[in-house]
Amino acid sequence: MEGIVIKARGGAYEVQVGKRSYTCSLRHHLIEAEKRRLAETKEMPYVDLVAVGDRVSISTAAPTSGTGYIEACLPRTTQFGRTRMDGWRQVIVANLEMLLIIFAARHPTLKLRMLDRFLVTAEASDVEPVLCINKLDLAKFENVQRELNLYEELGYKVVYTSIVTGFGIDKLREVMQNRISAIVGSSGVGKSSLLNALQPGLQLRIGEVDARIHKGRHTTTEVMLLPLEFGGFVADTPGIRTLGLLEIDDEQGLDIHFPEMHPYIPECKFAACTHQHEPACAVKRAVETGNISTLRYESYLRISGFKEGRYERNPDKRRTNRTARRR
Ligand SMILES: Nc1nc2c(ncn2[C@@H]2O[C@H](COP(=O)(O)OP(=O)(O)O)[C@@H](O)[C@H]2O)c(=O)[nH]1
Ligand SMILES: [Mg+2]
Ligand SMILES: [Zn+2]
Repeated sequence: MEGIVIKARGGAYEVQVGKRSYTCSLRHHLIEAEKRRLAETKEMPYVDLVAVGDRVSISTAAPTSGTGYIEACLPRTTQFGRTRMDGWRQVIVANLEMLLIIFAARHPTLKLRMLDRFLVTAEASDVEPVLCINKLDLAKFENVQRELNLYEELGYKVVYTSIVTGFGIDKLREVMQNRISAIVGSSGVGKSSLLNALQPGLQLRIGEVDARIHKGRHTTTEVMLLPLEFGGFVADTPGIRTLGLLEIDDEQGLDIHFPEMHPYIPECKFAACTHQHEPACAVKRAVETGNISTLRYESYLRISGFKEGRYERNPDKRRTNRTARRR
């Protein structure tokens, strides 16, 4: 049988197969095979061999037993996670397809700088970001749309919603249907209300945990996938905001995660241009001529600063990575 891991804890995996779920453990041969692979490739190990979101094939002693073994783990399409300080790779959610970034049109105010950070995080993990602007009833549609115009022009999907009027809820359901998504957004933007509108009773620990227990800590609490009645899963990731931008690869560069910079990057004089202080920088020129938004460029600078001045590159590696890159 083939299923999807919706929960992982201390070597026990809950695997959803259709409407049923099975508590499974890993077959030892999987662990041995991974050890051999690591010895051959010299890659850094994974914290967990199987993660929430992984598609696995399982066997059960008896179909009615509710327990079984994970026999194989299918290749991942995406890995949303981070590299730990010790170099081990930690996958928070495997096969994540969408990062739903929620903001309120008002109360709290739209924070577009924070949006840029979430977008970079999604781009870096190859996960599609979708923006959801909630509380549309508190603002004028035209005004909100004008603010988001830049992002729509960049090709990002924007969904406008209101819990009060019910506007956009169907659209949001449509966007989430049959996909694995994760939700991010500050406290008070309406995450809980939206989920409850999508499917009554649907509750995430996100936000609540962020606000109180997790303040300033870097622990990632247990991730779970919640099955959606209309198809798909939403990841309940209480610690997701602490992930920040840890998963961005320095060698690949930050610029690659700003789609509007793509056409200009090859035009820069220096292959390893950081678009900050270098002469003959095509990106800076594009900012001056208005082809790249100043606000977005400022976000780029802020995010590179956020990476604690360690933002340097190896030009050789960069060239090879460039060609291997998707999109
Ligand atoms: N006017 C308005 N208020 C909303 C909307 N969605 C949520 N709220 C209110 O905003 C507050 C925060 O919502 P909540 O779902 O708890 O936000 P969370 O912290 O992101 O989970 C609550 O008082 C909600 O009733 C909306 O679309 N319009
Ligand atoms: Mg909430
Ligand atoms: Zn440049």
